[in-house]
Amino acid sequence: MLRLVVQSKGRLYEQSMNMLKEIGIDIDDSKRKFISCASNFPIEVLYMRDDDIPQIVSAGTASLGIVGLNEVEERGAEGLKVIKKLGFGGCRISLAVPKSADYTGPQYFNGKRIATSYPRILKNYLDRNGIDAKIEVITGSVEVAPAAGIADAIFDIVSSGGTLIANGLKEVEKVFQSEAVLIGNDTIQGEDQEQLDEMLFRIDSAIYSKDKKYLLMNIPANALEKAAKILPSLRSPTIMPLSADGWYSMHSVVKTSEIWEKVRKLKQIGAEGILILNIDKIVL
Ligand code: PRT
Ligand code: ZN
Repeated sequence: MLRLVVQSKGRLYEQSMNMLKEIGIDIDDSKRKFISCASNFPIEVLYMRDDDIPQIVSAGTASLGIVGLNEVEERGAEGLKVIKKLGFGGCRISLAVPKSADYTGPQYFNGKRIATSYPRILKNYLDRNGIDAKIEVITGSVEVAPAAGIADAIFDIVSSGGTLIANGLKEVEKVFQSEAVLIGNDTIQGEDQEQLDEMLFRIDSAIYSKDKKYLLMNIPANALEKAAKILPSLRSPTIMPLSADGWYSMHSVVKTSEIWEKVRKLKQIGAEGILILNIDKIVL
């Protein structure tokens, strides 16, 4: 049976469990101990600190894991594959300096002390850029290191940037882009591989559907051609005649970010009765 390790608490826990729910895997972790079992899919879920997840999967204690790409890159365990980017938990690891610093470029870091919880990713960056800096490894609250006099700069996770601003720092180099990923080891085969393929098929649908809406409207016959250009769909928009002469009903799937721009254009060419509907899943 497949065994998936997820973060036991923290930023990725909830979204990892939500993703399982989204793909129709029910896990009752209300009485959670160390392992929960899905009621409707052959998979067990194990809960660990995110720092340990790459190692647990690499050692074969679990065959799959959900963890930030940053942890995979930093821990770099053997035999690990990144199977799929999951589209949540997005962040970056950046270099930041006090906001008053006169930053001119990466060579600024020569001879400086940089505090981080990601020494391996930082060292790679410094080596690639021929920078000779001292890495101070700190496991928590890296952002206070410059004010505490422990370091001249930090290399830490940034999402909104609010933490940097609150600590009088500015982001100067975005070094590593991360998001939650599904990782696996090379022991998966046979029935487990079939179950994994089924999961991946469902994940693809869930990711694809997430930022899409269903748009339907009434269109006069003379505007159909223009409307079809505004609304490229999975194949082509669905068009059906209405009982009112010269009018058609047109349906299409549209990216959420493009909805309002398309609605404006469609109204301009005469569309009426426009409905925007949520989509549960699109099966690709
Ligand atoms: O207990 P455990 O070891 O499992 O958890 P943890 O405390 O090590 O990790 P956790 O739960 O904080 O984060 C888990 C993963 O979420 C990380 O490895 C990243 O892949 C991802 N992630 C996404 C983030 C953030 N966004 C994030 N903003 N991880 C941490 N942060 C922190 C960051 O360290 C900094 O303190 O949030 C702060 C910056 O946020 P902004 O929005 O102010 O820029
Ligand atoms: Zn951690």
